[in-house]
Amino acid sequence: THIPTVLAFDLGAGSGRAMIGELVENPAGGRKQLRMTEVHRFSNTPVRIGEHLHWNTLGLLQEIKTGISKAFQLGYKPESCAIDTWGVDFGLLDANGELLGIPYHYRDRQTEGLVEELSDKLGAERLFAESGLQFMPFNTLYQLYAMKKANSPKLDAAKTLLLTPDLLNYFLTGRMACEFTMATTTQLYDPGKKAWNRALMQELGLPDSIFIDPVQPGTEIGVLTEEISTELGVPRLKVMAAASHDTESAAAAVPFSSETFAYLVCGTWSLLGTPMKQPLLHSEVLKQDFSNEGGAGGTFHLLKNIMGLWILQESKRIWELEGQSLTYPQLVAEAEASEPFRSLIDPDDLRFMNPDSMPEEIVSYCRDTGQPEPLTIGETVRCILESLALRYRMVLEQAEHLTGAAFEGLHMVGGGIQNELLCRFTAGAIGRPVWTGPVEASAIGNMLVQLQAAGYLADMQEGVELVKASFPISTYEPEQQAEWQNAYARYQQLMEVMPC
Ligand code: ADP
Ligand code: LRH
Repeated sequence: THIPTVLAFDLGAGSGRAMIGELVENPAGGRKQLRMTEVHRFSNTPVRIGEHLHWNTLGLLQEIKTGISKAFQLGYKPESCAIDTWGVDFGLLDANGELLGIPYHYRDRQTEGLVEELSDKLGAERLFAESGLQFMPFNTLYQLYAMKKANSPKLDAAKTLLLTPDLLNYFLTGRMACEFTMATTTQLYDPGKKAWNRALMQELGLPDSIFIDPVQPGTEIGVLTEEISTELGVPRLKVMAAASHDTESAAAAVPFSSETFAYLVCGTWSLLGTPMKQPLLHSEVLKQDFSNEGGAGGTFHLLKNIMGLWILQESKRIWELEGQSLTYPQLVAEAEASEPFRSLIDPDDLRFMNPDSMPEEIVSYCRDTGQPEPLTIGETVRCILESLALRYRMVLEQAEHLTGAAFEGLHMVGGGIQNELLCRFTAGAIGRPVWTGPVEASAIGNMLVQLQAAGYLADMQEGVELVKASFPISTYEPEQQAEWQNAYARYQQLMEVMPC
């Protein structure tokens, strides 16, 4: 029998994977299941050149090609493939369609100070009303403005801007397209007008002709170029647009069961959000610094970027450089054995965006706020995880305030849910259940869009039912409520002393 099969590439800031998804009969009868098989996994390591931090874009393309080869070598016959990646970053193409320079990494420091500069110049209210986006220093708007201020010749030579998934799709197919969910991460797309904000671009002296009109997730971009299909010895595979922003792919795979729900996409970043029919653009949303990002199936998502497990990832890297190589389960065990609630940080303090040494930055934050300094790896990890959980509570309550919704609990998806201590802490901090799963939500959401486009799913809701029938969900009930309440009061005080 015919097994509908698709190939998903999910590229996160830390690693990328190629996953095969097959729509198979449920041996127990009933609804079909999605069977997922990892065919390739690779690390995604930024490259520093001089003052700048870049993505290894060509290396990533190479890994995607390897993923395609491996899928076919293993005997799979995917009908299509699609790519999702982190938001905001882009490549510029010249008039011959060639890549200009090496795409910058969103943690490059070129945009420091530009949020304030552009808010002063244009007015924060206007910027928010026209973009609906949280003012994150790495948004495409600030990156392009930094290039403009640096008189970058690349900007003058650019004919087309392609956001990362669109750029990789172009390399695979030779076709240029702009996918909608990625467009909404730029701060240059007006969700109210459903169009690029060309007036703003012109006002800032940014070339508005380099932006292509967006297409919706599920659009066919093209097929593998003849060169690539010959190089890899594979058929000319169809390349689709997923909900190409990884956060939105993940959001599409949240196994919700009540109409109103909140989710946390927990990876390098933590994105806490809730789906909506329309963007929410009133001034409270600006004040609370939330984003409206476009999602799959015509949705918008009210969400906030929280610094996330990046803080742990970076600390781990530094400890490794210092000769202390611990795995994540070992780090978590050290944290569990350490004193609770010893010191807290505000994960969203911008000092944690890209410090030279994350553990030292945590120590200096604790010193600046009159708290005991974490002295061991365990104490540092505990501080990070408890602080993240408390931050999640604050942001969850802000989301309730903005939407008027009451959330029964929180759905967590993504690689971070393998950190069971963080899930337990989160349930404790929010005082409500946490439901976790699936881990590979972005890859799954990517597959659902492909399966729907091919006609195997009626709509995205049917995709959610497929997720529920295919992947287990774990529940964490809140514990130690008195301790968490106390800790939250301390966290709130900290936010008053050091507002973010
Ligand atoms: P992204 O796609 O944003 O790069 P992932 O969804 O892959 O991120 O999640 C990566 C994070 O998951 C890591 O930063 C790490 O904190 C966490 N993680 C990965 N594996 C484990 C594990 N075995 N135990 C605990 N945490 C883990
Ligand atoms: C998470 C993410 C997030 C963006 C950030 C740049 O991977 O896509 O939604 O804001 O990367």
